[in-house]
Amino acid sequence: MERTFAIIKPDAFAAGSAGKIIARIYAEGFKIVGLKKLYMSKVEAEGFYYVHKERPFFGELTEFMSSGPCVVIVLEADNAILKWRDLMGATNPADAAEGTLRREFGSNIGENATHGSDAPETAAFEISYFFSGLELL
Ligand code: FUP
Repeated sequence: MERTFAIIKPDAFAAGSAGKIIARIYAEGFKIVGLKKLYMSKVEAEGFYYVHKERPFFGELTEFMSSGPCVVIVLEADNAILKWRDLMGATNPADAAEGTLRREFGSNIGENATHGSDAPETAAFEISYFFSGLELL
């Protein structure tokens, strides 16, 4: 069993799509180990995405992630990291395969509905950024 970290981003939350996305999470066989709604500040978003701080889209990305509430989730499954990234689809919804979350709920490369960790080390950092051990029992 592996854990990964997911976000239902502000665009999808504002559109009322959180319930549908959570239903897909269960339908695909993930266990939800932790889940909460929060409204990130700009500074919190910058800390979360610090690996992208030199990228040209960093300002836009952190503005967007702090533009409204989101849902942060810890998922568990066999190969959870890859399995969740497959379910999300490509970063740009226009390139994402039919049936993926970003294709169905995303609007553009920035407002792309969901986030998922890309490796075990990033999953560990991202989970601990938002959840304490007590919240993951
Ligand atoms: P992903 O792992 O698919 O979430 O994609 P990246 O780690 O490459 O990018 C992280 C986030 O930055 C994306 F979800 C959306 C945003 N982004 C942009 O806004 N513009 C870009 O050109 C690339 C990424």
